[in-house]
Amino acid sequence: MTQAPRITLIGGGLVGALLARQLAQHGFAVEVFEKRPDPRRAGFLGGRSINLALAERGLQALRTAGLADEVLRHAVMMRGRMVHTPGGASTLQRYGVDDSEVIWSVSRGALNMLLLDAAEATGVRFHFGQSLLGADFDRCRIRLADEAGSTREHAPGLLIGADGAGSALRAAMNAYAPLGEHIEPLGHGYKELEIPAAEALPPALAQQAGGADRFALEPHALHIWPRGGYMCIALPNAEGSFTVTLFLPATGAHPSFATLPDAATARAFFAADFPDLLPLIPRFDADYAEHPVGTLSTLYLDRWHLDGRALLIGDAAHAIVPFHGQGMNCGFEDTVELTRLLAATPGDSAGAFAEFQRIRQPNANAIAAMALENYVEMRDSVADPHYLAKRALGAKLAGRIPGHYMARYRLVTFTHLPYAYALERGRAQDALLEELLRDTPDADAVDLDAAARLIQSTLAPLPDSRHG
Ligand code: FAD
Ligand code: E0Q
Repeated sequence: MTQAPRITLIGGGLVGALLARQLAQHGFAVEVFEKRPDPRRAGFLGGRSINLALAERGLQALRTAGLADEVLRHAVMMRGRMVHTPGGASTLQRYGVDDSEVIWSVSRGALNMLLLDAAEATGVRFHFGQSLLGADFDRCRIRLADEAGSTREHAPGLLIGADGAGSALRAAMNAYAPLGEHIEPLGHGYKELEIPAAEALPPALAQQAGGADRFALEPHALHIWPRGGYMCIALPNAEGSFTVTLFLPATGAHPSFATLPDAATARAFFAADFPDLLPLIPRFDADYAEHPVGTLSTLYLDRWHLDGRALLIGDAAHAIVPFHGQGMNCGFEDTVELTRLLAATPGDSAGAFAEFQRIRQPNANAIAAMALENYVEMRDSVADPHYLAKRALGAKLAGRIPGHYMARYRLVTFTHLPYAYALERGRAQDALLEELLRDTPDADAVDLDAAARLIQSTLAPLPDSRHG
């Protein structure tokens, strides 16, 4: 038997650390070079709490790595999205059929540190403060720089880039043999703000906003303030705070980040458009002034690998916009697939990399498209009557014919069926809902027996392994 090759990962972020853990569990010798200092020593992002939604695909990958229970101990359950209308009313739209279908708000920093600990405990060697500068693929060497700027060379063995949307390995591969890179900027940016735990707010305010325990708002929801061309969201943190994200056009007519250059203009905008949210953000001016505007793009590549020498994974291969909450989940799903393929044929990395791309690329493209669609849905449609009628009819059909109808959101969020299947199935189901609601705006007016017969005769049954 050939010895398992050495593997060098670039990037010890969420995907790099989870991949390193699994590869080491399969007997590979894994080294990781990470640009930033060790967050377990240096602290994460200056101590800011940024969170993400973890769903079934990501959870399944964590189960595979033996880490799901530990991650869930620090997570906050979210049952649905709480939609806050301009009038100040709020309604919960459940994500799933019941509490067996929920998602989880996790701290990015805490999750990253847990994954680093787990990978290290499995024998992975991390080198922090080491940033990839370039690669010489003919000589099989990479160049690294430490934080003081001194550079060195390293012989990587197999080289895998988990270095995120701005991947330096991707740039090096692309310079050696073009990858067919296409970056589609969204044109909208984002900024993070904080709602502190309720004890930091006037008591009357926290109660009136619907909070419980230490939370200023309902803890078990993803909060959304849709406003048409833009929106705010807030995800709960385990300590009782929420991280708010404002999504807004980067440039152009008001409101955009260009027309809100400072805290004073932004405060006036929030007072007019998010009057219920502004009082919950006591450090609004400092947050707005100090936190950068993030950019959002979708990344498409024709090729993810250079024969058997180098491969891109996670955001480095397929960065997407965040509006379905699936970027990390998709990257985590990648790690399971790649580990399986490399472990099956450790002597044939070219074959494993090609197969990885063949399986994952259509799914990455599908979630990229669905994430873009979900921005319009979130900022615009969640309060739209026709959208709500389709949602209501869909929910009835899911109850009546669960073997034939499952909302696309649920296929994406609560199953392991391929993203490409969810996209295709969602299109077919949506066409039928449109047909059923063509002559009535009201879901209650639709003949459910006839609707069920139409769907059962038009669509194949959902695959058996809906949850597996
Ligand atoms: P990253 O997390 O970016 O990690 C890359 C790592 O590589 C970093 O540690 C970086 O320091 C390191 N690195 C970079 N360059 C170099 C170099 N030259 N040398 C060495 N190391 C380097 N996903 C979800 O699933 N759910 C959500 O709710 C969600 N919300 C999001 C909200 C926002 C606003 C954004 C922007 C994204 C969101 N995502 C979400 C997506 C998620 O953040 C990414 O998909 C995920 O972080 C990708 O992980 P990664 O490890 O591939 O990349
Ligand atoms: C989720 C969970 C950043 C972000 C993360 C998310 C979601 C949204 C809107 C956003 C999608 C949804 N969603 O509620 O439909 O489900 O992760 Cl903006």
